Amino acid sequence: MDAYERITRNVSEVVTEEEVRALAEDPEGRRAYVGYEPSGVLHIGHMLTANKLIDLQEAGFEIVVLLADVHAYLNDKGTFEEIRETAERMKAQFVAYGLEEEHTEFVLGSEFQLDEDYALDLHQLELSTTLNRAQRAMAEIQGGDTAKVSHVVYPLMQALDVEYLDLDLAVGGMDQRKVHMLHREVVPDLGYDARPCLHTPIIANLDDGVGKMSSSTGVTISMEDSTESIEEKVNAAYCPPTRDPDPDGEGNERRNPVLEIFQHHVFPRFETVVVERPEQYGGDLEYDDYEALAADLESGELHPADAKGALARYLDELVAPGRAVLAEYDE
Ligand code: IYR
Repeated sequence: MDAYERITRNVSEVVTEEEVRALAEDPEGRRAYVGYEPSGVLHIGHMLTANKLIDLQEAGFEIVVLLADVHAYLNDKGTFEEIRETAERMKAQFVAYGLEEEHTEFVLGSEFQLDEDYALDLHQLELSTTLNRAQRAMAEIQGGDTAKVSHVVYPLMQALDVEYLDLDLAVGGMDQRKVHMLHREVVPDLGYDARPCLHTPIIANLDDGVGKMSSSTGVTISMEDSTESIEEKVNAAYCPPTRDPDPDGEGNERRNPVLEIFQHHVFPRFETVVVERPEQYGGDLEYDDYEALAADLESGELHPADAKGALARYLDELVAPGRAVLAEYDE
């Protein structure tokens, strides 16, 4: 796999291809980041962008993880003290998950976002951005029903972070794309270069294959799940025996979350995937790539129940180190 392929595999959007190709020609020492609002424990949504960071690390990038404490505060996620404590725990979980500490810088937003230069740049953006534009950028991120002034400051700060952290590439889920587009539009007015972005897909809900899997709605998997609860959730997951549950184009919005998790969480982290099966049902199956597994599910060679058993095992392996870290905090 060449560098560009590794950098862009499994992403939903590359902005722009030309800019990312230029980075892929010489990735050594380039800086890429994801920002996370510290809140709760690491769940499968965090793990998905972290997988992309691990790809980038393997391609030679230095990684910056922004623990966006000020952003979490602006989005009403708790007191500063609570948010910082959560940030500490998240950092330990990310390291346990596989971000190599020697190549990963963990930064709290408050370390630079309260500086005078940053504040003055922010005010300049406040002056040149309409409320409408900022609110549109926040539509998929904002918590709570009522928009607050904090919600329009938030995306402008995110637009500035890329410059202040001296980054070459911004990474986020598709829910971040409008903020990244705002970044690309507004920072040139401050005399800064707009940076390229990668957007990862949002996995469908485990229980019904609809919409987005997050910690607040639907069933998710997190570092808090025991082996048994992972098995239970995965066994109850929606898993039609097909990649495309809407072959007739009748508008069925449900997708196959079991296959999506194999594609985005399991294959990127394990070279081969073994589905264990009793001899009487044909014995174990071994897959080197996602396509082969998806094709077998579709043809009926692989039964959804066997696929789920394997998925639960691999997810448990991915979650186990973070779970151990959390147990230490609770002691
Ligand atoms: N908006 C993100 C958090 C965040 C991301 C980046 I990239 C920043 O520079 C700042 C904050 C979220 O929704 O979690």
